[in-house]
This record gives sequence, C-alpha cells and structure tokens, in this order.
Amino acid sequence: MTLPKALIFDVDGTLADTERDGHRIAFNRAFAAAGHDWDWDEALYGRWLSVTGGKERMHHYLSAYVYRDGTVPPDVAAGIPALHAAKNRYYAELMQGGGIALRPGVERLLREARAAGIRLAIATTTTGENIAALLISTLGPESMAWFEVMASADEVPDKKPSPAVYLYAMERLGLEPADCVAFEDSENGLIAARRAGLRTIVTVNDYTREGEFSDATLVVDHLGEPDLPFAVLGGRVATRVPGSMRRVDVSLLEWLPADD
Ligand code: XBP
Ligand code: MG
Repeated sequence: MTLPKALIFDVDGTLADTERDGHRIAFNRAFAAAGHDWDWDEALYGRWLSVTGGKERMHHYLSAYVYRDGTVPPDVAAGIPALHAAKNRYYAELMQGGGIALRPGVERLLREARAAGIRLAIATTTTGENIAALLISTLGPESMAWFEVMASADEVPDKKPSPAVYLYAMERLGLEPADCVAFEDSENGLIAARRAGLRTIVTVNDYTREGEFSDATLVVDHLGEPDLPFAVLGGRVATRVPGSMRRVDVSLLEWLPADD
C-alpha cells in the first residue's frame, strides 16, 4: 500500500454539480434566446446525460424526443454548434456569478493532496474554457496551476466512455495506471477510467445514484469533510474500509490496494 503519485479528476458532477446547476440552466437559456421552446427540466436532464458532450446531447435530444425518428433536419443540425457556443457563454456567466459550489471534500482533498506531494490532473469531456470558469470561480485563478495536466475535449475529441482522455492525461503525466487514482461520478466516466486501467473512486450525485458502479474501487456519496463523514455505498473494497476512515483523504488513498 503506497501513496498514489497522481489523482485524476473528472469535472462535471464530480468537482461540482455543474450538470444540474450549470450546463442544464445554460442550455435552457441558449434555447430560449434562440426562440426554441425546448426545456430541460431537472429530472428530464438526467435522461440526456447518458450522452456525453453538449453538442452530442442536443443532437440526441432532438432526434429522439423532438423529431422522434432518429433524425434531425439539416437546418436544425447546422444550428447546434452556435447553440452550444451560446450555452457555454451562459455557463461562463453563471460561474462568474458564483452560482456553483464545489462538492463536499473536493477543496480539502485537493489541498491535502498537494501538501502530500501528490500530483493533480483533470480528465473531462467538457472544454478547457469550462474547466477554467469553474476553477476560477470556486478556488481562484491560482488554482489553475494546481493541475499539471488538464485533458479536455480541446485535446481529446473522443468522449467518455472512451478511455482516450484518461490515457492522454497519464501520458502527459508520464505515469502508469497503477500510480494514479481517478475520481468520477457517472457510469460513462467509470467505464472510461477502468478501460484506461485506473482504480476509480465514484462520488455519486442525484443523477447517478442508481448507476452500475460495481467495477469501482470505492463508491461514496461524497468525499467527506471532518464534520460530514461519507457513506460507503459500494465498490470492490467497500467491505474492507476501516471504520475509522470517514472521508477520502491521504491516509485512505495510501490504504487503497494497488492491485484493485
Ligand atoms: C460531462 C459531459 C459534458 C457536459 C457539457 O463531462 O458530458 O458534456 O455535460 O459539456 P465530464 P460540453 O463529466 O466528463 O466532465 O457542453 O462542453 O460538452
Ligand atoms: Mg462527470
């Protein structure tokens, strides 16, 4: 049992509830501004989430739920990139307004890992611009330098569940899967990380609580704070977690079996 050399974080749903409180709201503002009556309410958005990527998600929604025949008229499809760009502008505005907080334990773990000399990276399906908007609004501009590698859709077009973004992050770190631990919130994210050979800690949220995460190392409700212990929900090591461990911290990371 040794300390991992790097932690690789998913962004949306893992660092913060940016799907429900960020992207979803920004999509709706972009739809309304363009004169569309499409409305992604909190519950419905969960259905579209299985499709990763904002443009891909819009296309899926239109083909399956608006036009309902698996196709999107060419003029409507041609408008998707502009709608997506507008969505990202609204997303940046929301972040600048301080509308989103990091999930419990995220800032604590990032700071503890840095203090312990563990390297940090990001592997996400969203863009570098959206990563920056979240990090700067929640942790300040200096936090951008905390992450040695930010692997996003800008560098890696293949979206999760493809492992490509994780493989790219590890290549840039110069590390092997056994040296790293991934943090995810979704089934597609877990599949991507596992295909890349990574041990994965899943922090579920309201959209992903019912997901299939048996291939995760550990499944918890959140990373935990000193006054807010996590609940262990599953994962390969779930039954072996010592009762004294109440949050994901450096000692838990050191305890994780390397061969899981
Ligand atoms: C989550 C996603 C993204 C976001 C929207 O990515 O699937 O598509 O919902 O981002 P992850 P874009 O959890 O891997 O960060 O609109 O920029 O695609
Ligand atoms: Mg996610």
